[in-house]
Amino acid sequence: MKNALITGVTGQDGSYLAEFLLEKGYTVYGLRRRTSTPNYENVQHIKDRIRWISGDLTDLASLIEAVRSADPDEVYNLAAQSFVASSWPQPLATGQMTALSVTNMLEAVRIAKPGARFYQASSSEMFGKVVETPQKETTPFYPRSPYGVAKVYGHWITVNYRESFGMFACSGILFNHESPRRGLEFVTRKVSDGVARIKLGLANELRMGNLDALRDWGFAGDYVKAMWLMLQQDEPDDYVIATGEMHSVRELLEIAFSYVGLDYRDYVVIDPEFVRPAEVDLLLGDCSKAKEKLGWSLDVGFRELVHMMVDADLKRVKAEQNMQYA
Ligand code: NDP
Ligand code: GDR
Repeated sequence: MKNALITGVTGQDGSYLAEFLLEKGYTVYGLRRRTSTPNYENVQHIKDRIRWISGDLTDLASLIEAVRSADPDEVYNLAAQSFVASSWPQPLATGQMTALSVTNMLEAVRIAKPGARFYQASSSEMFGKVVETPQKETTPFYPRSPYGVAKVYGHWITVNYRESFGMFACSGILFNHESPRRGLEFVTRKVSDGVARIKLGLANELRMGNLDALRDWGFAGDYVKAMWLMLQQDEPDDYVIATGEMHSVRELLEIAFSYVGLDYRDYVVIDPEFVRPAEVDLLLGDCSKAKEKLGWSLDVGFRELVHMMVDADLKRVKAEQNMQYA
């Protein structure tokens, strides 16, 4: 049986990946940082099956110790400051957690378990400004945020450790992927939560930024399978993972509001607070390489994903309401 170490296991992707690997019979070790309030919402149902290791991305000693004690066959480096909008007010923290920390993890693996296979969570945000559409592994990077810049560093340092030290290191260039476990500030979840609150009479507006942005949105549960597949190949490589379909934020709003019988135009207010200093106008991925070499495919389409998220938030908000009045 294999051991896997996941950083960022309390996040959206980490929780789906942990479930997936447990299902496959892996012993799953999860790195968790110290927080003042416990943060197990996404992994509550599998919390007792994960072997927890305390550590922080920015603390190399803790990462070396984590790799030593997990003795992993596979390391999935998912932890990061992952919210693009926060990377402008916190550019240095983002640089530490999203860029330099990748070197910390690679060093920890190189020192403590050089034979372990390594997955780096790279991002379509690295493509940024449109240079080529659709975007694939060979498309040049032009990041548009401190987050995107940090991810470019993380990507290249992963490639560099593969080429310098012969490590089995892969970089997955994943386009946006969402789920009911998405953080509340990301646009899909902000919309599904907003729709639920408006439908249940707890809010009467939803304040949004740029409705014209176009994204290639998939389901997180489908995307973690691609991470695993990358580490099962004979050779390490980099892969784009995407749906190959693009939708606007406006379309997202239309689908989510109309699902509960509402018109988004009656509730959405444009608020400059949510407009970014520099925007990525369009992301559309070409994942032919992953389809062909990994045999990867997706199960959940965009409309189904939005409906799944609205259903989950309606259920959650209702349950919160009931608890309040109980
Ligand atoms: P989340 O924001 O949901 O999760 C981030 C995780 O990183 C959390 O578990 C968080 O812990 C952990 N973390 C943050 N800082 C530290 C630190 N200093 N030390 C230890 N752990 C830390 O992200 P996602 O699950 O959505 O994304 C996973 C990865 O994939 C990220 O690297 C993201 O940038 C990247 N990515 C995501 C895409 C997406 O669409 N979701 C697309 C492409 C790339 P805590 O719970 O304590 O905050
Ligand atoms: P993104 O995701 O920046 O693509 O990064 P996010 O959901 O935050 O934004 C998507 C697009 O929606 C527009 N938008 C808004 N976004 C938010 N959050 N809130 C709003 O009110 C709003 N109004 C419009 C944004 O301007 C943007 O164009 C995600 C993260 O998961 C990264 O970690 C990951 O690397 C990339 O996806 C791929």
